[in-house]
Amino acid sequence: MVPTVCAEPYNPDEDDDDDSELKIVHPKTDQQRCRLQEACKDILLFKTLEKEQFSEVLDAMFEVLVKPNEHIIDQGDDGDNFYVIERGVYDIQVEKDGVSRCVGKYDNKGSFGELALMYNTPRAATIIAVQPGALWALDRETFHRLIVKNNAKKRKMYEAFIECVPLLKSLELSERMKMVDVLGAKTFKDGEQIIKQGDAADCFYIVESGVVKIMIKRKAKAGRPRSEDEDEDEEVEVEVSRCVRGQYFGELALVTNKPRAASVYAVGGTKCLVIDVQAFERLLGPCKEIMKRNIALYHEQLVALFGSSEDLKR
Ligand code: 1OR
Ligand code: 1OR
Repeated sequence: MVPTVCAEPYNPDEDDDDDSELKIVHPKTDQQRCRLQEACKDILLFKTLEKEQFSEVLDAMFEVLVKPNEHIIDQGDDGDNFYVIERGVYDIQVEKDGVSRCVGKYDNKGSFGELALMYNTPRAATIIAVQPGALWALDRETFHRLIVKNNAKKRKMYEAFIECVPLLKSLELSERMKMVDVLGAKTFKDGEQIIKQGDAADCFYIVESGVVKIMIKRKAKAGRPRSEDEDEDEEVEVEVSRCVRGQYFGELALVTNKPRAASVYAVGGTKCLVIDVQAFERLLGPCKEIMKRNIALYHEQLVALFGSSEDLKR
């Protein structure tokens, strides 16, 4: 089947809410439904869907088992499905000027294959299974009917906010809107942990409402006298900074390829926009210089706070 390619920009206002469109349902066992729900619970593209739309997405998804070295997507092809990873490791390869490079990997979580379906473009990368794996696929038509339609709403909802995030000023409007297309929104309760120091990192955050506090673990003995019964290796968490609406966090581990350097907690109810590491790499390149300048300031602030930046090194 040759997929049809539509060059018209999508306009939600011209699209009737046509419930008579055929809903695709792939029947699943209870066990399959459970595994699918688990695989989809952190997928950012699904985070802004209404409950009913999300349920339709789950109905339409079907399981795909893959073998090592299998190409799930080939760069340049037309888009057929969007994929959510249940398990397996997948290399991301991008060919440029005849040279193919591995630019990243998915390790037992995440999703891929949304770009060709969202923008009617050829596949932008090749995705290859490194080990036997399991994926959940969503067909192009259902993706369009539910996800692309929802994206039009997302753009309306987040455009004004994204326009006033200082970090993103150096991006073109169209690039900021592409960010909105792939971002997810997460809410956190007072005191809830958003990032844990030492964890591996796979996403980046912008505060949309509320406040977060950044806490660093350091040895209790450093910088203050220790009582005799205190454990020598006891660690205490110290607040070092806060972020409010329009500010970002979680960039450090992505820029340095290291574990999370601090823990982050919600102060009161907080809502954050979340971007995965692949979208961060793909879209936030032009903002990296600003982030790096601010990261250099962390070290100065650390010295001002504790008299040494040694504790930051993990
Ligand atoms: P797609 O439908 O174009 C290939 O099919 C998929 O690979 C693509 O959607 C994304 O979901 C995923 N650039 C483009 N696509 C990427 C990238 C990527 N990473 C994953 N995909 N870059 C790598 C970022 C780490 C930028 C490379 C220059
Ligand atoms: P991350 O990916 O390492 C924790 O996850 C995030 O906390 C980190 O990215 C930054 O976005 C944010 N040192 C380390 N991380 C900080 C700091 C910081 N401030 C904010 N983050 N400072 C040095 C403190 C000892 C800043 C001091 C004001």
